Amino acid sequence: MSTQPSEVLNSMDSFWNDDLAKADPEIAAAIGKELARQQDKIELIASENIASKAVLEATGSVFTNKYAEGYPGKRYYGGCDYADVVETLAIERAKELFGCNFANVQPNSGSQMNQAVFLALLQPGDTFMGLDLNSGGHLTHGSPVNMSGKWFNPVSYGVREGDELIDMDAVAATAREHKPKLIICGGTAYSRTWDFAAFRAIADEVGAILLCDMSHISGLVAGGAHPSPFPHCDIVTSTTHKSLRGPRSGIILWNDEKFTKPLNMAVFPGLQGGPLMHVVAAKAVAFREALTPEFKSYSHRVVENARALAASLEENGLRIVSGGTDNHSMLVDLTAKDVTGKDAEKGLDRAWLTCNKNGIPFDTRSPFVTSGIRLGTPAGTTRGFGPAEFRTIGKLIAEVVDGLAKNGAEGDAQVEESVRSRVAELCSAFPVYPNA
Ligand code: DSN
Repeated sequence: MSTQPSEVLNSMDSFWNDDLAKADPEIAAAIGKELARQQDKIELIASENIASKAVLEATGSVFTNKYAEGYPGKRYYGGCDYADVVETLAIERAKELFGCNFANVQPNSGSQMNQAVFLALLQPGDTFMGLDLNSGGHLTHGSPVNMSGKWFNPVSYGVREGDELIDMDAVAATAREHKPKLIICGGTAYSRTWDFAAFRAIADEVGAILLCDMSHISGLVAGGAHPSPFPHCDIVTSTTHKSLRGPRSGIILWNDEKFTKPLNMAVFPGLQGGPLMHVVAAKAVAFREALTPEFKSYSHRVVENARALAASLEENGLRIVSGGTDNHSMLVDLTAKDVTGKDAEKGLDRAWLTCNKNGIPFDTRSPFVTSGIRLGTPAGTTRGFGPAEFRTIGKLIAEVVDGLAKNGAEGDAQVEESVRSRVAELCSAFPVYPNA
């Protein structure tokens, strides 16, 4: 037998041979239908995107088979040579992309990356501050049903009733009153620019560590379309699959070496075992993509498109929370139309426009019903839509909502059919995977 290494496969294309279709036709069929759904409908969920085929290929790679507990150069398993290559590349690229000194690329998800920060820096019962869920904050920033709210002591800040912007004076007053150990900025449904310097000043005044969860805007930060949380924030977390357009996962970034040991120890062995090395490889691919001039241009187009969509919705009679957007997303207030977010989500889905119902600030309806919808432009921008397409989409959304306002939850079937056909035209002109 030869003792030479096997010939290296240069591409996974030669590796697959319809194996899934033969081995498991049911799952293969569902995946095929999901691809068709993504192609045929317009994705407006602000936290979703369309990862490149290179990212998908890395995610589906043979690194699925590999255990690599530990960190590059210090593993608990043999055979980690190439795992070290991909993780080191992912770390170096993340640092270059966001201009910081340290990165942990192992968190499996957004909630785990934030849990790791809590585990590293807080004790159970410690007080921290985050944006209220009702003002666009995230579950892991202190919701009573999440570990952050059950095991720690959250105090929240919110948006002002008048202009629906974060009230920095109130943030400062709350911080002075409660002396949190940690302050979190960043959210899931806040469409305005974050003033990281103002958060830094407040954190310094009360002696708090400042964490930014930039999950929603990290692609914009990478491309220079939103100010960076560095150097103001001590620690920055981000999912990698939203505006950053990578695989589903999380990362933690920081500058001061004093956080290195606690954060790395919190991710492994504190919370996780073997990292998902196939996903780490895919993160490295996404970071390389995000370092290109094309991605920079993409991130600016995402914002330009969001402004076009918001303007079109307003021109067509829908109110945008806070009067507009500075980023990739917006909340649409349906109160004046007496349409619930739940009915709008369903009606728009019937018309092949995918979004999610979302509470608006000071919403009187439950989170299962809501008075609003959240819309975002990262996925549509990836498939090539520009301001003209997003203006059309705003008009189509308003038509469906007006049908719901007129007829109740069942909407206007004729309008929805007409919108579906215009969505189909847009989608066939802008394929999600042009060469698929
Ligand atoms: N579920 C994500 C979002 O949609 O914003 C946050 O975790």
